[in-house]
Amino acid sequence: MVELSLEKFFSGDKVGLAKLITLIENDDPKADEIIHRIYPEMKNTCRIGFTGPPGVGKSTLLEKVIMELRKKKKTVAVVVVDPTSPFTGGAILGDRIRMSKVYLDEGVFIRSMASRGSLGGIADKTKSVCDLLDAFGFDYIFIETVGVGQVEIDIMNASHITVVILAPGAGDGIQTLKAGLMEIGDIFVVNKGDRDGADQLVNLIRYTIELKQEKPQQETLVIKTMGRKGEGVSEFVNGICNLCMSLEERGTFSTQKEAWVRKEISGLVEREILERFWKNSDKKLILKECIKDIISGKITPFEAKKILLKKKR
Ligand SMILES: Nc1nc2c(ncn2[C@@H]2O[C@H](COP(=O)(O)OP(=O)(O)OP(=O)(O)O)[C@@H](O)[C@H]2O)c(=O)[nH]1
Ligand SMILES: [Mg+2]
Repeated sequence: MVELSLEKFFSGDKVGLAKLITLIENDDPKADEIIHRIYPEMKNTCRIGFTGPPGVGKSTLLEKVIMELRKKKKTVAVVVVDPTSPFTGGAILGDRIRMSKVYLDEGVFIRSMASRGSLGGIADKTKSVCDLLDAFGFDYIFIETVGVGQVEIDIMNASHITVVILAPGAGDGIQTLKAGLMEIGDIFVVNKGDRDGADQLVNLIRYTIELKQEKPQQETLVIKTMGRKGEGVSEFVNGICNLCMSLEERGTFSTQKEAWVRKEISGLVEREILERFWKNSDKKLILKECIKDIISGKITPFEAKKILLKKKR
């Protein structure tokens, strides 16, 4: 089954791609082998993260961005990750409807990843799915995610470019600026430009960037858009493409890949060591004893650590 899907994948069949993604998503034991097989095919394709509060128009804008890139004959893949709302089981259908104009396009691939309540490893899985999309050969890979939690920040850390999307109204802008999105944004978009307060929000963002930027290496783009009408979208797409190009020219993609690979290896090693450590049933017993002793005041957690890490003779 995996062999057949890989065969399809390498022949450019999106059904094969979709099947492999499902295996990765479900923690299939063959996941390692899949990554092993596709790894040499990766081309370091530009990964662009879209993040921002719920309902600001990320999907609407993304659809317009895809349409613009398709005009330039570029192929596009989108991963929609929804870690914050395990209750929106309808995510997949929702995105199909929201991006309906591009859903059936041959050069477009859209995939939703709903976490269904389990947040563990969603950022790692998103990265592996992006690796698959990269190896498949898309020209651009987009990742849409809602909110500003640690999971989203982890997901955004696996993108080359992070686009923060805000909209005027309901105090969203100010809240988000406070919540740490300011630090991760490479491009800022104020969508719903038809609404009152859009220009003020643009100014507020520009002002905040100026205050925070110690050494302005390059000007951070702040763009006003109207997702529904498509206004501002071509400026936005040019901004994305230009930033992709300049990052590539400056060698940022390679340095970033090095950092990602280092982080990935450390993560894998740490997980394996932890698993091996706790698999040893002795350790669990010792832990239980230690907890009792700590609670009764016999030892401290530091002493417990020493006891747990002591090698058996
Ligand atoms: N007024 C106005 N509404 C817009 C604009 N762009 C998008 N919307 C509307 O905003 C609503 C939310 O749009 P989505 O694209 O689903 O927003 P999202 O950020 O992807 O939402 P989640 O994925 O649920 O977080 C929809 O009803 C859109 O039609 C715009 O420029 N102006
Ligand atoms: Mg959306």
